[in-house]
Amino acid sequence: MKQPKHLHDLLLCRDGPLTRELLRKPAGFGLGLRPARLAPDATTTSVCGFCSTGCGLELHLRKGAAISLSPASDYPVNLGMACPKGWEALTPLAATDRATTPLLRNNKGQLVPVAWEEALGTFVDRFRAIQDEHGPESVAFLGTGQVTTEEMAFLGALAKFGMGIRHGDGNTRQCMATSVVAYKEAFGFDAPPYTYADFEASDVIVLVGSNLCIAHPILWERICRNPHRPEIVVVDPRKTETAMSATQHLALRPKSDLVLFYGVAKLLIDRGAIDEAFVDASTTGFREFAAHVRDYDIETVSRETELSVDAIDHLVTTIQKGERVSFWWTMGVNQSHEGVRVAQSIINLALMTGNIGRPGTGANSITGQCNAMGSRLFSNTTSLLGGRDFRSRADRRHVADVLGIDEGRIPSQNSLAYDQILERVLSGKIRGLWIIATNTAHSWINQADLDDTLSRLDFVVVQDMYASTETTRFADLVLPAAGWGEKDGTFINSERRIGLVKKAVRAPGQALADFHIFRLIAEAWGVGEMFARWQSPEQVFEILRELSRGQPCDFSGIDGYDDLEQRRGIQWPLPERAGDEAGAEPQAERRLFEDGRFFHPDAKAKLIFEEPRRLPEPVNDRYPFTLLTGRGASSQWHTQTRTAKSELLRKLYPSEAYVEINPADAARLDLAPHEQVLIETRRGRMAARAYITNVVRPHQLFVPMHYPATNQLTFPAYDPYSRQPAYKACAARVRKPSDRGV
Ligand SMILES: Nc1nc2c(c(=O)[nH]1)N[C@H]1C(S)=C(S)[C@@H](COP(=O)(O)OP(=O)(O)OC[C@H]3O[C@@H](n4cnc5c(=O)[nH]c(N)nc54)[C@H](O)[C@@H]3O)O[C@H]1N2
Ligand SMILES: Nc1nc2c(c(=O)[nH]1)N[C@H]1C(S)=C(S)[C@@H](COP(=O)(O)OP(=O)(O)OC[C@H]3O[C@@H](n4cnc5c(=O)[nH]c(N)nc54)[C@H](O)[C@@H]3O)O[C@H]1N2
Ligand code: SF4
Ligand SMILES: [Mo]
Repeated sequence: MKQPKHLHDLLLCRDGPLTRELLRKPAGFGLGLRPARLAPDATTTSVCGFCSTGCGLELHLRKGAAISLSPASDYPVNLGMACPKGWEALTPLAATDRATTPLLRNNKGQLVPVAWEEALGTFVDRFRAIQDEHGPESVAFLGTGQVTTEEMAFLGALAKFGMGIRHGDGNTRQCMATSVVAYKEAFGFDAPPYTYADFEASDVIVLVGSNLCIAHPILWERICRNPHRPEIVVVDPRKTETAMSATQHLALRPKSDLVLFYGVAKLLIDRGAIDEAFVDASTTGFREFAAHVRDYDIETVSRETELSVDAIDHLVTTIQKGERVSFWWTMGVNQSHEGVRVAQSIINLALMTGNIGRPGTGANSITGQCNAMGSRLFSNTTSLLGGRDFRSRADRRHVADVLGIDEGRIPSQNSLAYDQILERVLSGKIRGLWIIATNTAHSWINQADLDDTLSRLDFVVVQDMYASTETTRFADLVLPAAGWGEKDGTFINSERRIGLVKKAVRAPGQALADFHIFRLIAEAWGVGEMFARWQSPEQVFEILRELSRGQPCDFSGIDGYDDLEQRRGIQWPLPERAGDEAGAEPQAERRLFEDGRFFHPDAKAKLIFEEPRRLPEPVNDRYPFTLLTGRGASSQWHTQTRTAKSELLRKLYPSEAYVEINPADAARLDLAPHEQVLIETRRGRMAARAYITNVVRPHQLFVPMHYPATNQLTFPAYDPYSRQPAYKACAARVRKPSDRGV
């Protein structure tokens, strides 16, 4: 048999062992459009591939390729709106640094183009050799919340059931792990309860560590549509764009949220603002919680949080008077050394005041990446496919049955978390790493060590749209991936809405959809048979639908991609309905817990609490500033591999790294506006322009996460339950480059 040398040959070589199966399926390798669905000059709706809001975008096709887009006016999420990233979503696809062929590092240390066949052969040979010598646990993967659910499930199943990999985690750990654990413990399942209509129905909206104006601009627009003149409370150390637009801003001392919410709980109890009927019928642990918060008197809380007694009192009164109070949180809560307990302290407030399961209420974690919710349920990392438990024999058996695989192939233990995987790399136990759609060498918290860590690996595969990311510097092999807009599948947004993502542009060169890369790897690894049913994204969606059956996230009632198309996305749960119900149209907007029943065996929610922990790296005389990090502008996305490719988006944020610093500190340090400064922590330093502003309080700094040097500064601390990194507070100092260190 002739060995295929190029993708073209690979495609034509119908007898090739890798391609025989793949060629049977109509979607091909991601070359060309889905012929049956899209007419050459059609307009079609696809869910945006940046944030978890999940806006519907109309892609306008000419001659079979999208030439422009506009926000979908009839999509229930964005109602005709989009933020700058959404408008510019097609631009990064055309960037010149796209990975267009596989690249293999040669013995001179250069990445050189190779054919897919060689890339796949090397992938298998190298990872196999490592596993043969050091055991199956010596290879791990790091995945993402930014590919389709079908792709995540494929990766998780292929790696764990097919390749014997035991440890795989993803960038969702950096982002949502805290909410996952908080919900699982409190509700019995990882289940954000809300629907976006709740933003418009509340009379009180409490946003904790959440800068919607920048990070979820269309959700902020939904708040602006609220006709009830809601009280908008922002709890954030910084006076963010969102805080400026709020009716109350509580600029608390960083990481004092737990004390604040325990204090609020105590005052609500003291003032009799408890929904006793709900607490009795639907919760456990209230009495213990009430005893726990007894010591959090308002003066102590005021001292610890640096908030005035009046401000705290006003918040309590607002919650007490509110008829429909919704609580929302994002990274200001999750990225903390005690994030799980903070999230649960918010959940406790919603539960004890009966603000859950009704319109305009809820304890609502807003997700981050376009498909963070998909990865939480189906990436096979922290939970077994469908939100199940690797440690449960019954769960393993069920999944094995649905997939038609041997139960013994499913690990009976959970994966190590991201930081633990890297620790094992450092100690030489993990020697091969496969990184998919995440830019670890920029976004991980501990860059000071990471260089050394990643350099120790025997073999690193990076699967990305671009060959130029910080992480590809460490790659031995780069697999070129198609991006959003170049492939089919589904995303699940923050309100649990499953929506369609569509291929409307041809991926450049030999780049392939991650889905097809996984299919090729399955074949090359010799486990193609195990994935015989995983032929196309839509077929995998059918498998996932089956896997969801009977779980809280049951969406067995969704009748395939066409159903998602027609109904403009569908929220889970939607179980298959029988009899009279089968034909009835499900409600378009659905929230969880309307019947007051939760997912624990006793159907009750748990109030969980604990003593606050010490800040991992408090300030001192040498490092007197608290350094905060987060999103900088609505036009910047994470490590900027995509957004920096758009000239328009680049115009919307400062071109150089900057640090927000309070005028009082700037005066003390004799800094002029935009002066170049050095920010230093015990781990590293970063050059930035001084942006002198009251957004941050004295002795605080804020640096956007979008610059590669930011995570040279951050301190590697983790929440002990979620192992989510605490990106948002460490000790730092500032100086002029000309000054000697303090
Ligand atoms: N434009 C844009 N939008 C995005 C993203 C992006 O990169 N760019 N990323 C997406 C992703 S993946 C995510 S996870 C979300 C993140 O969305 P957000 O969480 O809203 O964004 P951040 O800026 O990371 O953090 C929010 C706020 O937390 C505050 N904070 C810091 N410490 C504390 C604290 O101790 N207590 C409280 N209460 N607040 C604190 C910070 O001051 C900051 O204003 O955004 C999503 N949307
Ligand atoms: N200091 C600090 N650090 C932080 C944070 C913070 O607030 N402060 N926030 C954290 C959070 S919440 C998050 S979510 C992380 C995000 O961190 P990352 O996940 O590292 O950030 P991205 O830039 O989104 O990286 C996604 C990568 O996938 C590639 N890609 C995009 N689409 C595809 C695709 O379809 N297929 C493939 N194969 N590749 C694709 C992109 O080119 C890019 O290289 O950062 C974390 N880091
Ligand atoms: S708000 Fe999020 S989902 Fe909507 S257009 Fe902007 S980036 Fe895309
Ligand atoms: Mo995130």
